[in-house]
Amino acid sequence: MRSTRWKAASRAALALAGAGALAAGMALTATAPAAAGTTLGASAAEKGRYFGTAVAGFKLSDSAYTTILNREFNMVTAENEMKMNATEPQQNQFSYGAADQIVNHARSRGMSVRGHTLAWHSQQPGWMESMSGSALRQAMLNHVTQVATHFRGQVVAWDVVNEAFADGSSGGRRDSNLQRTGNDWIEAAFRAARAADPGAKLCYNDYNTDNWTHAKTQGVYNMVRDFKARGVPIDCVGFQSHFNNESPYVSNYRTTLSSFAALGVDVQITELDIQGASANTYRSVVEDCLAVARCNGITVWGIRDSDSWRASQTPLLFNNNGSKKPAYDAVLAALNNGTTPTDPPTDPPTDPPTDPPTTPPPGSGGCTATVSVNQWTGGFVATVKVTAGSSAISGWTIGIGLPSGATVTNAWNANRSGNTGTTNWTNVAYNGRVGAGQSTEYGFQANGTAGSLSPTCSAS
Ligand code: 9MR
Repeated sequence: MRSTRWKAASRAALALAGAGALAAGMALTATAPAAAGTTLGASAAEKGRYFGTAVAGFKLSDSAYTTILNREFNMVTAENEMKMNATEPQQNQFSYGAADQIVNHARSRGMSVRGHTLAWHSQQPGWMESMSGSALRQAMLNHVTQVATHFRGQVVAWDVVNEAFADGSSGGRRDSNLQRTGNDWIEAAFRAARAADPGAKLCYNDYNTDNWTHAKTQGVYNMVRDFKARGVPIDCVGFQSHFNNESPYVSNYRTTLSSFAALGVDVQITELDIQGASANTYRSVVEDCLAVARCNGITVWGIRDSDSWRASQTPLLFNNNGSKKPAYDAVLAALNNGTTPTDPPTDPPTDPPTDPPTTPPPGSGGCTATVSVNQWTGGFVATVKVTAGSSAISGWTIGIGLPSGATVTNAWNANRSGNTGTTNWTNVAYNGRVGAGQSTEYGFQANGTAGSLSPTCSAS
């Protein structure tokens, strides 16, 4: 289902793109030559992609701004309004007005929305900045769950975690209060986001990850590879692509995009701007994206140069008067010249590789289960850890009695029978085999209050 959402978004944009939209829409699925689009969004849609921009909510009253926004783009990212400090200014008091305004503006005009961002070391509300340890971990997961739930069905993709890797040569994680809660904070955030909005693509997003040879790029690549191998729910990687003299565009960018795509994730260019707005460099970036079937969209970080966080670098496609710059023409031409991908994006198999067949006879050794709960008012996420005893097991069944009023709404990495009272859970194809003393995890989301849960485990 998830792979079709991008096409649906492209088609929706095409449907609003005016004359010729129907004919152009057919080019998404056929090899017929596409008509040249006259706007960034329509041209990208003809190639099965989107073309987006960051939007600042307070500018929606500027008609020069909205004229370009509404004409050119079919994807919108809130520049600041969905960040943690904007959406949860006081703990457990959520504030969605500014973000909702952007979402409504976009969706009522047939544009899609990228969510940015659920968990980040920066732009945290004050109450969160001073937190640490398990209290911070729980607060972060609650934030992810609440915000992703609020926007469920309205955003096609989330930057679940933003900028978690360090600059420089280490290739490791950036130090932050979130990182200090444990290295698994990123995967915990992804799992909570999947539970809250199973229909959204879940992305990791970062900057200075464009150059394939950089340690930071390799660090993120290794994390994504590991997530895919272990079944952590990640669908996409966002490359911010803020190019400037210190961090220039390099020709191995296409290698970066295609290498990540080969891991089985979509790739997206999420915050593009280029110091000086070289038409050639913008053209190269578009061509690189079009060359990678799973590069499904480009977002520029603002509309006019004056809208840019780096306005003095004049890095965008429109000048301060709203006129198209040479870079705009280069981007539009590259979109129109590009070929329709012959290998349309498909969801990769999500099952990680199964263990080698070294499992001993069934039933030898048993298992145990423990459960950890992330409770908020009215609901919770339970993560169940299944641990094999002194021998490997080839399958498991977990029983969990839920208190009255608790109802399971969603689950991952296990088969379920029952959603109230006594619930039984069995392994899925890829996580039944657990080595002696080793563990696997599954989870579920429920309405109500968990209380104390006492899982039983039987092995097969
Ligand atoms: O463009 C955003 C600017 O208005 C904010 O002041 C700034 C605060 O951190 O964030 C800018 O957007 C950033 C984005 O959220 C993440 N990647 C880097 C972007 C530019 O700083």
